[in-house]
Amino acid sequence: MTENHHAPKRLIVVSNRLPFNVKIEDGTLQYAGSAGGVATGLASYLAGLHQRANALREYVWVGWPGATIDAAFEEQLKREAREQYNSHPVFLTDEEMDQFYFGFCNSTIWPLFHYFPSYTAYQEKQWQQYRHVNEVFCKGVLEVLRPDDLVWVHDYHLMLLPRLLKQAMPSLQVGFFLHIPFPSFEIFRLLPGSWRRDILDGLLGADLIGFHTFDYTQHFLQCVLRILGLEHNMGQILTPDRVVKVETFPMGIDYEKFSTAANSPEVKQEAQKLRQPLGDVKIILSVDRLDYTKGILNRLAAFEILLDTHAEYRGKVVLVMNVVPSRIGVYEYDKMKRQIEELVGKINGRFSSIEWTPVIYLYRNTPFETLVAHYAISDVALVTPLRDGMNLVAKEYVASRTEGTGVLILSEMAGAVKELGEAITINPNNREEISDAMKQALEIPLDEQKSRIRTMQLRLRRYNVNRWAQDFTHELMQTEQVQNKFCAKLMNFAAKEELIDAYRSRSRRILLLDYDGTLTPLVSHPAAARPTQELLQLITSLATVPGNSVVLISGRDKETLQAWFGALPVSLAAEHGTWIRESGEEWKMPKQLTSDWKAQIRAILEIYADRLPGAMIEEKDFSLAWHYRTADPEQGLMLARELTDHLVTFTANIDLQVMRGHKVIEVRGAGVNKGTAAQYLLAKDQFDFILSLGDDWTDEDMFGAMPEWAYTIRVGMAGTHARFNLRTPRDVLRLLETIAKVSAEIESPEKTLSETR
Ligand code: GDG
Repeated sequence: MTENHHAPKRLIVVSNRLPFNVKIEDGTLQYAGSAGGVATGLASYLAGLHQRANALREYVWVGWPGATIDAAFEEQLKREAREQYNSHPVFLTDEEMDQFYFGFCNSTIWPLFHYFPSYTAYQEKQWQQYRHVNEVFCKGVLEVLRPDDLVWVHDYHLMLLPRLLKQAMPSLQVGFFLHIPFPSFEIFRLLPGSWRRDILDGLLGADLIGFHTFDYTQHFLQCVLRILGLEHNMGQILTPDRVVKVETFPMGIDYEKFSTAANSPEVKQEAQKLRQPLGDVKIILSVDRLDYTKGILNRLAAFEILLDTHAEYRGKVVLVMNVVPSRIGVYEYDKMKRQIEELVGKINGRFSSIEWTPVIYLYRNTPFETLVAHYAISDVALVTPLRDGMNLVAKEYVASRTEGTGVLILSEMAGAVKELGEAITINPNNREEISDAMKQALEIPLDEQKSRIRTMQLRLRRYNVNRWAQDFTHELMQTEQVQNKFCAKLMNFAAKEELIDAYRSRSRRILLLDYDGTLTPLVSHPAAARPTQELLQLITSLATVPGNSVVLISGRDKETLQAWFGALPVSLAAEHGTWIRESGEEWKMPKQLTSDWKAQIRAILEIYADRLPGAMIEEKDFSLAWHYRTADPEQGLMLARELTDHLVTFTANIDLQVMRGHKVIEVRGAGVNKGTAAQYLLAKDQFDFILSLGDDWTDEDMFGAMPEWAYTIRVGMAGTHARFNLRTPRDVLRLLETIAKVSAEIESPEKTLSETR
């Protein structure tokens, strides 16, 4: 299906920073453009939005305007931001900004997600402020939001926002993109338990979550599995109420902007101006924000090694190092700035001559044209981050090389390396290797330079920033259809009314209810799922209505069912129907089964239980179950697959069935299941109303055995043979409570319907 099938929507972009900076000077608001890869890239996509044949036409950008704004100016800023920048400012106090931005964002998340655990601070106060500021952003978004808008949240500052937005407006479509790496589980788990759960849960409020590389996507899925216990299927996570898609979208650049600029007379002139005073030297360039993740010190050290070990390059090569001021006042950054300056001083002191300075160090913000001129005059770009989500500088250099020459040296720790295989890749911790790479780069013949650069250019031109943003927003709009597919069977108000009407007008009613996952949420230890007093009362009240039969139909053993529900006037089916106890009668077996196979199967299950800490074997009269709910989720999943395979092969010629449920594998006699049990009980009377509720695939046997007109309902958003889905056990209880109230009304008809619902 193409985008044109969608009605035009408005895109709400949310990021920490707005695309402009504002300050109050001489009593007036002054605006300036804001640099930064995220803002620049998105701005160029948004600027072209209205021209494209796209389902998205308009946008509003929500974010912080770059300064604390005096209350007296707020209204004016709101108006001007709307009129001039399509933007809506979120106001934060100095204290909030300090604890949120410098605190949690840049002293906790930034270092940790870039694999600098020793730089990471863990301060409760900052975490609380992070939560608070995410709420402030939520309010800001709600101020401009219309119900059919599409929201796209950006980056690590706002990881709790998707959930907050979803809570405020459940039907809203929300996307999230992370611009920095998502670390592996071993790093992510260093966050305190409630923080890491809240962050994952916050992100899962989105319908689509995007990362730059496949690795980050896998890391995220792994953390969701290990920390929240949610599995995924090809990147689709089935949460209790929704499907969340997780995908890789490598961010591109505005390719044309750089290639056009590089060819423009202004930039060419600027390039000449920069190049001339340097004389006949080769230029190696680096451009980055001052940040410990960028590997600036290693790069300098490597350059020193080059000059040390290859005297022939002295006087022949210059390192032009652009460093953009960033996070001034933060201890690590100030310290690093001093170290860089010392090392630059040392190298220049050791090697300079009257006519040659080896390192030209520029600590400032460079205007765009000058930046492109730098790209254009440099023979080599040296990009050496220790970790980098993507790194756009590497891509911009390639795009600016319109003559096709130039060499890119790129760290294998940058996301960009996945797309730029023709670069010379280096390990940024290995200074000798960087130095060797510089030597290699300075000597690569022109035709090889061209063939490498051209290949990369073709790729970057195609997958540019517009493509990236279009792919993401397109995919986000598609998630509505995925949700709809899953929601098509979701029991709506009308279906519920119809069910209640049918219930009221019939007189021979049977309710077949699964227990775990249907009447009560799944818990990690089966014994902890004991029914509450309220639930027992609810079941009793349903079972004592004249004309009602209630059956609890479960995979549990008969001892447990007897202990929990034995005193209730209900029928019980245990071990998926192996045992049945009709109301007021004794337990019996509708079909004779044997258990002489158990010793052999148990031996197999034990091998697998020994291999997996946390796994346990449950023995029932005519079945054996291997549970792995409390085991390591990934290892558990792997061994469960292996075990299923083993068992299926082993039982091929035996009258046994192997069944996989929620974190359990069960083996039992063939020919008995919840379907046969349900049929047995249905045959007891001429029922004219059937309600059948279950949550996993063992309940599908039951749904399959029902007449078409029965009300079959599967709990959870999975594909099913049942006629309807309900999201959670809580929804089931609500339905059963409504039925109980209607029953009371049937028994004492003077009550009106409206009072009972
Ligand atoms: C984050 C992630 C990811 C730099 N100096 C000047 C200047 N810039 C522009 C560059 C480039 C951008 O800033 C820097 O982008 P990077 O990607 O290199 O790095 P971060 O700022 O750390 O960005 C990163 C990115 O988000 C996007 O997802 O790639 O991994 O850390 O566009 O050109 N621009 C101007 N003057 C400068 O002095 N005009």
